[in-house]
Amino acid sequence: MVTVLTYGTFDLFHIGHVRLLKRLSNLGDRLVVGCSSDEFNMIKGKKTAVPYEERKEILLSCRYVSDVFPEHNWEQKRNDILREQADIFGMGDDWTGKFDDLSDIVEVIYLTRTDGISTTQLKDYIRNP
Ligand code: C2G
Repeated sequence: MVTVLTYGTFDLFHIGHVRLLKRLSNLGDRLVVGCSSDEFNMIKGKKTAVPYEERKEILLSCRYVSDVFPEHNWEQKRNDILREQADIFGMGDDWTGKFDDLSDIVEVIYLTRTDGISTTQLKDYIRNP
């Protein structure tokens, strides 16, 4: 059983999120997502349009996602990796290098982001179509 782990806010769920989760899920048997809580997003400087419980429900409705847990802070990843017995930790390449310190307990990979889409771009478009 190969477990893949990733994290994110996944606000206004879009094709960039889907394509990342799809590629990550293809690397193992189960994909587990640490979804940023509303409080942690404030710390990340993000004001989410969709509350955590709905972002979690949307992620669990995605065929590529096996489980979702809350991400409350920057420091919990090492414990999460051990609890989930993750084999692979993957993020989009806007995070390249940021999590290499975890490579003593998990394979750390960074996948290319999907160009032309972001939650911010969606919000801007909705404001001014
Ligand atoms: N992503 C992507 N392509 C996009 C947009 C996002 O591949 N066009 C990826 C990001 O690289 C990230 C994931 O989708 O790996 C989730 O993106 P966000 O919801 O923006 O999450 P982020 O703010 O990067 O949170 O502790 C880690 C943080 O919680 C990551």
